[in-house]
Amino acid sequence: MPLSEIEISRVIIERYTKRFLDNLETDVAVVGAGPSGLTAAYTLAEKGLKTVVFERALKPGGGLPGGGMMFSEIVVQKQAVPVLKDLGIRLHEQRPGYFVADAIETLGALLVRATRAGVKIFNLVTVEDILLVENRVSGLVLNWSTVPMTKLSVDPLTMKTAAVLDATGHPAEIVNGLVRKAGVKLATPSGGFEGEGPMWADEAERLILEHAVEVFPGLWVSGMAANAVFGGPRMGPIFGGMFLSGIKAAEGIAAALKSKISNPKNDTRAKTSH
Ligand code: 48F
Repeated sequence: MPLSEIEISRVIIERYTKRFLDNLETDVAVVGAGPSGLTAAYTLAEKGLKTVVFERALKPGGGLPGGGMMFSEIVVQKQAVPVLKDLGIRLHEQRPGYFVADAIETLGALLVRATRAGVKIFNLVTVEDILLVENRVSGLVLNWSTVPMTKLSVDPLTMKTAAVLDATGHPAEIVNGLVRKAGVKLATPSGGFEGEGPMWADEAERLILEHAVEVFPGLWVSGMAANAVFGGPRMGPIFGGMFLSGIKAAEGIAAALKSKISNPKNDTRAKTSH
């Protein structure tokens, strides 16, 4: 039977539309497929929570494949070594305490782990706003990434979720938007958005774990977004804190949503939603 161009189109549209419909209501929505968002996503899915990732770019990975100044290697400290080993990533202790991994291998391993755990990553989708109902973040407002680029006024669509993780990196776009639009108080010492500080790798890696928490009802932060919200420093191409803060945020979300995990119906959702 010759291949039909129309059948190729039909199966893509059918499959994608089904996946989109299946993910319009989830337990957790992660914004950003960088290292912290992907780590959080597979951790959540493996705990039995239905998890979706929205990523603005064509290719997932955020700052990970760029390594440091486009040298595509990343450094992790000892504390994060078990996470990378668990992902099957090869590490080289280049100097005592400085473990180096191939940034591309790391990204590949994260993507395989997340997608196989049942996470659906919607690339080319930008989160342009949040759904705020009765003082709780309850969903996300989505548009194709191409729409803002063309400056066409095309209205977005909305999805519903029990928890949102802002893993958008340095700009912390979701928390920033919430503060700008709704003027809410955050769980920071001042109640405001503190903004990222200058480089200090050691301190940044320590603080990022403290900062990977729920900053507003229904809204958690991880990765560089966590340090941006709380005023922590940046750290450059050392990535241990990205993975570890993703896991910490996922554990916080899982604890908050534990009623959904213990519900036997939900236990299989991450696997069947694919
Ligand atoms: O920036 P990014 O890699 O965030 P991260 O996980 O990791 C930071 C490191 O890469 C590096 C660093 C390490 O020391 O400092 O910078 O904290 O990934 C963030 C992802 O979020 C996407 C963006 O395209 C990127 O892939 N993103 C940002 N805003 C939105 C978004 C949005 N509004 N909607 C959808 N995706």
